[in-house]
Amino acid sequence: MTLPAAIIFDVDGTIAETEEAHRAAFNAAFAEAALDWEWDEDLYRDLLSVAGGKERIRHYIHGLGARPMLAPAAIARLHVRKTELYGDLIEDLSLRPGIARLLAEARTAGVPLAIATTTSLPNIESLLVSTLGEEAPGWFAVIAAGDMVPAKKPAPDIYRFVLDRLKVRPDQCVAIEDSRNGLLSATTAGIPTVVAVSRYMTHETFPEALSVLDHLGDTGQPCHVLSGRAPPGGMVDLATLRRWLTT
Ligand code: XBP
Ligand code: MG
Repeated sequence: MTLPAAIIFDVDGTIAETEEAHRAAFNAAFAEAALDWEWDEDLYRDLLSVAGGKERIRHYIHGLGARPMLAPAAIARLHVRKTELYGDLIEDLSLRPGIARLLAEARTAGVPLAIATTTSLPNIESLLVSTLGEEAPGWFAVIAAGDMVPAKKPAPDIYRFVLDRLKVRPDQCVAIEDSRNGLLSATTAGIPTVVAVSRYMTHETFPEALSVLDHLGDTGQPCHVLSGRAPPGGMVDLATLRRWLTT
């Protein structure tokens, strides 16, 4: 058996720094709905502890006391509009360092690729197409998203869903994540995880990770190790992942 048996990527913060586009889309949807809600960066950093857009709005109302109180159907409608607006905002986003390189290397080697994210399905397709091209969604054997499972990250459901579809052992795969919620979701499912910390997550800690890096590293752009194992040559590649799974 060739290791890793699969590489499972998170999306937001991992493939690209998407959260500013999400934040702008939430605020635009609020304004269109004549809500006087404005999520600034500090508030949004706190709100990101709740994974999933609908869940985040619900927490803003029921956890933080925002008013008016919206019924679940109104939250769902607001979130549908937020998703449409997000699709228009991501055109200029670029991939984080090392993502295109690692995807290409895995595809050449025939290592299965998958996605495990809390974001909504249309957002993944738009991001993959705008950053990697029309064919990119087809590179992934499984795309697990949003409401496909009952409980969002940090619950392990989304990673277990992927493992079940891929029919692989968790300890033979690697997950790539950017946040503590994502790390807990993957490691609770038994998957060794590399964390490439994203800009909104620099205050978090990741003791369960194989390696915590500023990014995955690329040619001419070596990564820096924040804790855990160091990839030789400043780049997380297949050989590095294989070594980390076996030694
Ligand atoms: C990050 C998230 C997402 C987005 C919002 O998830 O928490 O919920 O912020 O997306 P991940 P939606 O890093 O697991 O991709 O509004 O579509 O839910
Ligand atoms: Mg993420």
